Amino acid sequence: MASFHPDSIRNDTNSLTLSRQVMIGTRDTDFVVLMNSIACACKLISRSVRKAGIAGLYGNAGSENATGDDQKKIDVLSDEMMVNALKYSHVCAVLVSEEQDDPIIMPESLSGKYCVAFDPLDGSSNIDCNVSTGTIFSVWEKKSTGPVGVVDDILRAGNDIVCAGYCAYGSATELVITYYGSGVQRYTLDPSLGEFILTANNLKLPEVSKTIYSINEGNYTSWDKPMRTAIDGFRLNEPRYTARYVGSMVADIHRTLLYGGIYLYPADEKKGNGKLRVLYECFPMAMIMAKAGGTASTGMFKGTVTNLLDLVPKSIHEKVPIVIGCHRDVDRVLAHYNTSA
Ligand code: P6P
Repeated sequence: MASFHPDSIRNDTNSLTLSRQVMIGTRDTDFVVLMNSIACACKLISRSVRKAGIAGLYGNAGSENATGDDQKKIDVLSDEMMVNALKYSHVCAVLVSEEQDDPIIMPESLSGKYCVAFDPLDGSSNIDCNVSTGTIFSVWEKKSTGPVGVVDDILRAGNDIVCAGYCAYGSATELVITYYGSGVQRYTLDPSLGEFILTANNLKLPEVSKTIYSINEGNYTSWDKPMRTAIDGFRLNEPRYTARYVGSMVADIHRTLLYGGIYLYPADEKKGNGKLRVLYECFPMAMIMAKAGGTASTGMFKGTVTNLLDLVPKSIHEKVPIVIGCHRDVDRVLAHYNTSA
């Protein structure tokens, strides 16, 4: 039959939506419900981010979160959107949010098989100046056998994650996820449709990563010597690397995933465990980067250099240093610790 679809709607006759792709990939309706709930919350957060100026959402809420960050008004709003979407999905047992001091244990009437840790709006300090932000999440399957979940259902190794993802609120709203046996999938929100449409399946780091390093060099003097030497190498040795640092983890990791290079938030004299949280910042990014052919390490942490996904956190807001990106650059940094050892 002659094709009569004008290009503008050709793709709409067979859209590769998030629900369709996740169903194809898992045949698990509970998981499809979970992903649709997270996607719905991300669309609500995206809309709030883009209307923040009009809706009076700039500025602080006047409170602090569990790790001492000033909560922005939009942090609190984004947290409510994520909590309610997941709570009333009826497929979650335990929720951990950067914005909540304690884990949220679902009542038996609402409890399901997933445990979700999330940062509802990472990088929110950048909202007032219109710099990219994002939502980050990791998902485990409940292990305990009781009628409701327990905190140990989410204090698990990164390797046990069944789904990791982030939603980037940049020039476009993009969802990047990996789940069960899937590769890394990239979706772009079509605001006219309200659907996330698949734009890349089985995303991999470039064959030859761009020479980009991403770190807050304002902390240079408080890093240990091997870290200072490693970063000097990127800046001073040939080939000279380009420095790129947005100061919003989702933006810096998204660029590293697509262009290659390395992102680091190491420990320093003032922040012995680094700044970024294990469950809902480092683990999901490490899982995505590993599935895309990269790697993530703690760097030298508590006397050893550890693959980040091997960690088992002891508390829900635990922090860890992170060295993440292409093998070429991560290995180059870690070699300085082997030498120093
Ligand atoms: P610094 C944002 O507050 C955040 O948690 C990450 O998104 C970001 O990568 C990091 O902190 C930036 O921290 O100390 O460089 O401002």
